[in-house]
Amino acid sequence: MNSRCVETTPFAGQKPGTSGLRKKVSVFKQPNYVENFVQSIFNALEGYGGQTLVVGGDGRYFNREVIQIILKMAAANGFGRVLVGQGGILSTPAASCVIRKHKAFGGIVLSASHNPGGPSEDFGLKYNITNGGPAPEKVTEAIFAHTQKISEYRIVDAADIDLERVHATRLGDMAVEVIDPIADYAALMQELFDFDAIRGLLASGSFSLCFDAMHAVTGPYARKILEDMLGAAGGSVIHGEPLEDFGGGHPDPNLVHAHELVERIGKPDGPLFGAASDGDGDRNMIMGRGRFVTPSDSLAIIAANATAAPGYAGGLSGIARSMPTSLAADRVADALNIPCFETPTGWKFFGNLLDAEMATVCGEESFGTGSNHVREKDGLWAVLMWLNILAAKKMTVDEIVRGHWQTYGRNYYSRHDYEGVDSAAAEGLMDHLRALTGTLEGKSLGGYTVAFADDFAYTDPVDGSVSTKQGVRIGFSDGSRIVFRLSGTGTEGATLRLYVERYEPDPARHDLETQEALADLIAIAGDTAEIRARTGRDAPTVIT
Ligand code: VG1
Ligand code: CO
Repeated sequence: MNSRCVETTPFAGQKPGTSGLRKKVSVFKQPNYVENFVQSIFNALEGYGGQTLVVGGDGRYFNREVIQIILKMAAANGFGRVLVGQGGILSTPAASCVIRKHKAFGGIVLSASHNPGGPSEDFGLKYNITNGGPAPEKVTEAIFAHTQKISEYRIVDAADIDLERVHATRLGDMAVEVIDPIADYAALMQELFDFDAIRGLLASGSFSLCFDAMHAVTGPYARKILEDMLGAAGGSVIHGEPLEDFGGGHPDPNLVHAHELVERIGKPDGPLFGAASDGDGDRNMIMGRGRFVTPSDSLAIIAANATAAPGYAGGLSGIARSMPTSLAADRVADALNIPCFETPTGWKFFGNLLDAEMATVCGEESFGTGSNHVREKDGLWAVLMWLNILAAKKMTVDEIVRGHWQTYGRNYYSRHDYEGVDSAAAEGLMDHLRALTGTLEGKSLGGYTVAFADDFAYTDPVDGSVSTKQGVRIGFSDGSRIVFRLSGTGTEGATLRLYVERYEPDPARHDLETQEALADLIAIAGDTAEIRARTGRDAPTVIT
């Protein structure tokens, strides 16, 4: 089989963000754009000759074509074997699971996650390391450096691999195995959770669930696990057919985008439990009748009740949360007498803590929860954990949430996103805030006293690597916080994220409407950051 070196020149801007390289499909479709990035990944790695690479994606538009390119380039670059999901499909947590289980050298995940898909929408590529997790910054920086000086890539001349059926074949010297994308992941879930108890709950007749797969990758996983293995009624999984454009929707599991689920659960005879997942299956939204569970609360509640699941019966070694995630998890960690780590945004920062067994459960306010079972956040895992907890406690979602607040107090929490803001204006706003941080401590803002203000920096406790400029935090003396950062996953302009939280210990005050409970702090944030003047926006684009 002929292996060729093809001359190429660098593209500007192939810099991985919070979670891999994300661009418009039209950008990825430029001749050599994919090839340059894939070769740069390989160029940044050492010692993969003869080793196994895992490849799969969320099934969005352009997935299949890019998989064929990766397979041919992996063969030309000397990988020994590639495991690729049937149909080119692997959810992000399933890819992590397969990398770990089959002791692969690493994996390439094709996804732009919660970003819309289709010819005029987004595509993405991400490299995961041997532990199954997203490459840490030192690897993504090395990849970026290679993209800036690349002069050639290697590829074999060969016919496309048939991805539609499970089988083994070869591409030159490299073995290719088209694998069932669900089997390994489903087996792992069965090890972690009490499937008998969940089956009992689902069969009880008084319980019902609705899982919104949002026409994204989790449809087949949810049907297999929830309906086939656990006996949820047929049709419990809605929008279960993965579509290349996610049915024109925005595969982001929140109250805005998962509106059909929200409507169903709002009906008097609607399901008792609702959940949704995103484009690549790593996010989750949890709802009960009359109750939306914020991701930050979900993390805290999972941590407090994880021992209900057999895989966590021995307890947790620690909890980790991203910096903007609410402090609800910290209160649980205190009560359990275990550490709570605060990391920058992005799952890659949890990998070392999980590998070192310093943390067992991790979460982000952006609808991400997971544990040491893989090295990615995991949407279905969170759903199964909730079902396991519901089965064990024999309580409703609302009762569990309220009980949790009774014990720990409530962290009112909300995120306001200003999408598509002019990039220079957004950078200017952040510079303005950074300049302010040194001057705010002890000052009063709208009646709240500033306890601290800084630009968050993180030193990894395992390898000592330092990440700076991770977001501006302003903490108040009553435990309230406002946080500002710019998104690292968008593909158009800048997205400003404002995160607001307020702690309320008094159970008599746990029933306020969230935006009302946070109104003072939202106003302080707007004034301090000069959001209106600097962005020209009167209101956020999305509130979660
Ligand atoms: C967002 C979230 C972050 C998450 C990331 C990837 O990043 O805020 O918490 O890890 O998306 O999620 P940013 O930089 O846009 O705020 V997903 O489901 O891509 O894998
Ligand atoms: Co995702």
